[in-house]
Amino acid sequence: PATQGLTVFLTGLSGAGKSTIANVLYSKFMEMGTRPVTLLDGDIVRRNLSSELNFSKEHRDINVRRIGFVASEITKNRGVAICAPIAPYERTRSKIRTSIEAHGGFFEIHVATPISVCEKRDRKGMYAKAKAGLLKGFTGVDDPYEEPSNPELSIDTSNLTPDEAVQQILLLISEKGFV
Ligand code: GGZ
Repeated sequence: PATQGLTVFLTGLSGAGKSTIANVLYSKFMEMGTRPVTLLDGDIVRRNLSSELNFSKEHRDINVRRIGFVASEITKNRGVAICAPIAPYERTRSKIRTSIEAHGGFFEIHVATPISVCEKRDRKGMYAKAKAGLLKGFTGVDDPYEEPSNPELSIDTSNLTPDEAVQQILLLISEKGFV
């Protein structure tokens, strides 16, 4: 494992804290300087790699599979891929797991912050819009989120700092011999 690449795949609701954790984790791996690190955040991928896609089930699956493909290439080349999409469908996540585990480590991290907390944060006002019916098909409001059945780790950020969340992830990765 020490020489293999790995993917850290953060999945969870909008506002759960995926991007914050992903960014802190990215800095930590950069500081270590042992392998090239790539951050595939939901927003950035949507803007650059999936700009033609909407939020239907079909398009979410295409989006998440693209992220999985890029992550598998990075993993194959012994890098670190940090992904942070909602990725609401279990079957899609599971296929990505299979394709990445063929080349290196796969760490599925469920950022399991309760929706009540995500709604309260509502940094972009999207939950309010969704609840008012102004934004249709919003994950957790009127669109599904299938909870991971076997994640490597589940993190509720309600009572954790981003640094504490990242420490838990790094501990797990080091226990498995990847850092
Ligand atoms: C969920 C949506 C939606 C709908 C726009 N449902 O908090 P954000 O803004 O920055 O994170 C959300 C992001 C989700 O994109 P992903 O590519 O991660 O989703 S998926 O994995 O399902 O493909 C949110 C914004 O896009 N957003 N409309 N209807 N989130």
